[in-house]
Amino acid sequence: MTDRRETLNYVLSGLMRRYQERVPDVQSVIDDMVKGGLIGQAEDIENDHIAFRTMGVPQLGIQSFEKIFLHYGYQRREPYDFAAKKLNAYWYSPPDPLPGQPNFPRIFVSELRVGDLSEEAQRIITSYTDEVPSDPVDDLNLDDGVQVDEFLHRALWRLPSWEDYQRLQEESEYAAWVIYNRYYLNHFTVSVHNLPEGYDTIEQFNAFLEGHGYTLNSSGGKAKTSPDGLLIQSSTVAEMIDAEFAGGHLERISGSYVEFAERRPLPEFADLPKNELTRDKRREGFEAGNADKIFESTYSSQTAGR
Ligand code: OOG
Ligand code: NI
Repeated sequence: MTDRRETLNYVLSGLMRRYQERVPDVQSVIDDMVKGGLIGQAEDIENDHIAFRTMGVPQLGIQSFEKIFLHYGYQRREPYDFAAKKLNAYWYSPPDPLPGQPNFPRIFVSELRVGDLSEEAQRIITSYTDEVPSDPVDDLNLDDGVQVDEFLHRALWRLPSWEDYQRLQEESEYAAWVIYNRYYLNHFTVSVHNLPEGYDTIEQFNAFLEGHGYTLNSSGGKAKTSPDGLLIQSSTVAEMIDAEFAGGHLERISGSYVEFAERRPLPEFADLPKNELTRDKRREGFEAGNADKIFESTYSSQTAGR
């Protein structure tokens, strides 16, 4: 029997491939990092985590989506509650890496509390999600990477109408994003703390990015810092994609974005040399206050600045 982590590798590379095609910023950040001598090649980047968004209706949402990655050895960790945005989330810690291979990324999965929206928004959303009669993950053979890859990139419901998209966007930017973008990778995250000195803090890396012309999410400040000061994150403003709506109607809407994370050493390891600071010696997990602002990377309030 093949190791489930081999299948995980296949699924993750399929996600990254589609993501790179849809988000030109990904390749261009990598190219700028290589040209600037921060890394030798793309594979030198440590992917801190990836993130997905889901619709919180009974047959979908986190409970459905997480089954895929739990099968591959991920473990569910702390929950997060975003009251104003009406979102729930969890993060998941990865299985051990395969021998000789880099760490797998952490995963962050959120869901919209659809039942907390207005009746009208609920009616719009369920008119789409009702096309999925039962939990679709239960019908997958999760050991078949090709099947899972295809599932993550296929339409779960009909192409949305532009009217529905706009109506949802007025009430929940997140809802509009998911109704169109579904399970496409929402972002991957460059770990900056292992980069060469001069680029290994978010403050320095943000300066590098802005020097190369990238627009950063400014909600709550460009660097988002956890109360313990140990997790610092920033992100680009989402790339606009050409989207075809029902009836062939074309619009430009928010696609995905790129995130950057600095995890500082835990206090007891603060004096260790950098090459001894393995993942377990640095700040783990996520931070609700940071995440709340990072969600806005796809919001019109931020994309207007691109
Ligand atoms: C996820 C936002 C939160 C983090 O690292 O805290 C996040 C999203 O935009 O779906 O990525
Ligand atoms: Ni993130």
